[in-house]
Amino acid sequence: KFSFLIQTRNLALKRFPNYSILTDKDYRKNRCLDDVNSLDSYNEDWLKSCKGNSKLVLLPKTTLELSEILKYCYAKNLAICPQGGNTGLVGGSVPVFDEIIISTRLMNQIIKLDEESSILSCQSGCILQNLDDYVSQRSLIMPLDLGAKGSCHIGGNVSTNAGGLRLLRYGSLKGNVLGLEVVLSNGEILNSMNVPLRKDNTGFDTKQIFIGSEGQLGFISGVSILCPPRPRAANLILVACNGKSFQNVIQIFKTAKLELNEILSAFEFMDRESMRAVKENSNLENPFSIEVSEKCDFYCLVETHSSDEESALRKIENFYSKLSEKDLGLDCIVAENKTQFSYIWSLRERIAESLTKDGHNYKYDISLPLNKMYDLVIDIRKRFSENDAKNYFRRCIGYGHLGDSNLHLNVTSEKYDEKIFKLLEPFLYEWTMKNNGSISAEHGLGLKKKNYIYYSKTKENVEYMRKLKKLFDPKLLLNPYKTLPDF
Ligand code: FAD
Ligand code: S2G
Ligand code: ZN
Repeated sequence: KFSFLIQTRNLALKRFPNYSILTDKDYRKNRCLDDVNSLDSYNEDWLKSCKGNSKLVLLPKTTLELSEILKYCYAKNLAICPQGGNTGLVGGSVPVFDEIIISTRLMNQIIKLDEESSILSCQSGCILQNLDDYVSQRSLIMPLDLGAKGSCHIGGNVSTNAGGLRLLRYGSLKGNVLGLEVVLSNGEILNSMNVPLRKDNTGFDTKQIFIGSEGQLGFISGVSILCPPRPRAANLILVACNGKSFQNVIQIFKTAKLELNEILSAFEFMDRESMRAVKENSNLENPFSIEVSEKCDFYCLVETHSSDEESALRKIENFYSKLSEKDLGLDCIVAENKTQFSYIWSLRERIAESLTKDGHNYKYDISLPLNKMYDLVIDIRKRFSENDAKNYFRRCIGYGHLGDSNLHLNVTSEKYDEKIFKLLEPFLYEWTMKNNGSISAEHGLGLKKKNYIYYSKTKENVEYMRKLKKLFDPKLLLNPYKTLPDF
């Protein structure tokens, strides 16, 4: 296996004499991992639900190194698994068998920030949080934010077309990504990053095909992304919703859109069970009084980004008085400082992590029409009690990005339980299809959801996806066994 590395290195030396070539020992230590313990964290996904058996992790630092590696793998028919921060939730980021893992961990350099156009160009292994810190010094903000920001890589975000907490305000990566550098399975480099412009309508927009392609069509080595101006005033309101019906939550969202309008930057909801999960598993106290929390079935997090604190606070006051007029809110907390701001966000952002402490997570990331969003949670709970399942599941919770009509339904049990799985699938997917939803709103399909694609995509669409896969990856070496259904 090392001959390959030495060959790559020698090849690199010959082809690119100014390479900073490590000695074999260094090379081995820094750029390829093959001892079992360091491989474990690369072979297992964040949820500890999928584990591959790769014997080799490669850590290229540059596009050229990555291209050499892919060229070699192509010539030798070696399958590879592209890996960013390994925070994916559908089993796409770890090998199924012993595919070679190629990690972007060392491809973490910022290339340029054009302050005129606010376009950031960077390598694909930059961690999202680091990029946000970097652009914030220039009064800019990354157009996406997710609970995994401390570990996920921008290349992984683009490969999964990650949505997250700010999509409502800043839109999807399909609009914010202005250029990509992609290394194809044969090592060819496809670059649309050279002159990142807001507008460039010359021919087909090839970069779009890679956004959300989950490592199936090419290996993203560089990203150019538009960074909006950082708001001078960010405010966060936690609303304890009145009443039992989810319709009230939707009414609160409609009121927020009306009253906060252009300053609304995020609208998330979490149910009572989600609040209980973060309390029990992560010790995050419900900030409302007992008598409010006892009556409250739903909470909304409403964030605003604006240029002027005073007018924002006026709008927020107006928003809350409208809620009281309509009797929609039991109580509300407006974060008064950074600590409260991040505490309230942590109630929402740490649900996923809290749920892992229950044991096994059955995770569903569903798009649904707003007025159907929570009916699925109610129906699943009903299905459990009709099948007398209440004593073998721990939690059935609903939360998510209400602003994007994206529900995260999670069921947990101490251990994986076939009975629970059979109550959930395919019922949940059929329910979603019947109600015109998507079975994967933002997390992608990976290994876990690939065979459910027909609940949301027609046969013809999937056939053309296969044609694209054959065009870009004719030997089917990129991230095999995932995203597209088995034949
Ligand atoms: P990885 O997990 O390493 O990989 C993800 C997929 O992309 C894999 O198929 C992998 O093969 C491929 N890939 C990775 N890098 C490249 C590359 N450079 N080129 C080609 N293919 C590549 N997701 C959301 O959309 N919204 C959320 O709000 C959200 N919240 C989360 C909260 C928590 C606590 C956690 C753990 C996850 C959350 N996620 C969310 C899921 C996950 O963080 C995202 O999918 C993220 O974009 C994955 O980035 P990553 O760098 O970790 O990619
Ligand atoms: C989020 C994380 C995954 C989940 O927190 O928005 O995308 O379903 C989710 O817990
Ligand atoms: Zn999410």
